[in-house]
Amino acid sequence: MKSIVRFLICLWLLTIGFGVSSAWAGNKELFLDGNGDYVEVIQDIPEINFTIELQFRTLLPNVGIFGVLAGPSGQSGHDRHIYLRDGFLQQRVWADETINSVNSGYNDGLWHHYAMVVERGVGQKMYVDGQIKSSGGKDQSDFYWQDRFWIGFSNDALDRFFAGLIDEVRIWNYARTQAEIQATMNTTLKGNEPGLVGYWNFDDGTANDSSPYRNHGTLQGNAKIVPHVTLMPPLYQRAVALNNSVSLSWRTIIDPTGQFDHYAIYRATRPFSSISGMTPIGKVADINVTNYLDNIAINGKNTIMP
Ligand SMILES: [Ca+2]
Ligand SMILES: [Ca+2]
Ligand SMILES: [Ca+2]
Repeated sequence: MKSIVRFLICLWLLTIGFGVSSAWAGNKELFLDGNGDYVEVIQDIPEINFTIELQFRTLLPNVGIFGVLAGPSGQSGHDRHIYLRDGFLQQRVWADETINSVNSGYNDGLWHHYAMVVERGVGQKMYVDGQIKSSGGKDQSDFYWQDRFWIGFSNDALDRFFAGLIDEVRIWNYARTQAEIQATMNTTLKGNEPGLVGYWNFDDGTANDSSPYRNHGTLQGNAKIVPHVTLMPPLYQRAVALNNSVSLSWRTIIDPTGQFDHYAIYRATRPFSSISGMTPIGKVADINVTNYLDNIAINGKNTIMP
């Protein structure tokens, strides 16, 4: 009998999308891996007239993005949900109306700006990338005993924890207009704008609140804050060759003038926290390329077939 060497060919998809937002120097963003990560903010936010804004970027179609809670994980109630369902965006105001974006595909790995607006006598509205996508008649939340909110989590989502990047989270104590939303959706804020009651931009490497209210968030799980110019950490490390796990990592290479040069890609046969001394297995030269496909990774062990 012949021995047959079997290899499992592993494919990875690394996504490195960039949007028009987040272009300012020193920008940092919140990275959540979809497994128990979120930012908790202990704050009582408005029920009646308010706006919740944030930016997100994900590849997954059914993740939670935002929710207000009473008690950890919403054990005493939850509301004001923002999440993806089959690539559509949905928001819910209790009790009890859910509205749904007219388009899907918001898990495209690009940055999207989101605004939930609730206004007494008017109802609720959903703006995506500055355009109104849905509205409903529910004009206030009845969930007044809320004591916290979680960034990167929604009880309403099929996958409650977010996987990807979130930035520029803002809570306002009034219903912002479309013109106001558009005017600031691609910029940072000062933090002292009238009506702003919470602002988390992660640019100082923390989840601190830059508004005068100083309701600092705490990173939970292994949530981390990453510089803007990086590869999006790989979300699909499903590659397993027989009994061996395979991981990818990367590094942003900066040229002598301080500009982006390329991304270097590294591969290892076990999870690794450092790329020190390793040789890259590939590179991405274009900062705007959205995918890196490793289709020559061969990492198997020999198996004797009968
Ligand atoms: Ca995690
Ligand atoms: Ca409240
Ligand atoms: Ca930021």
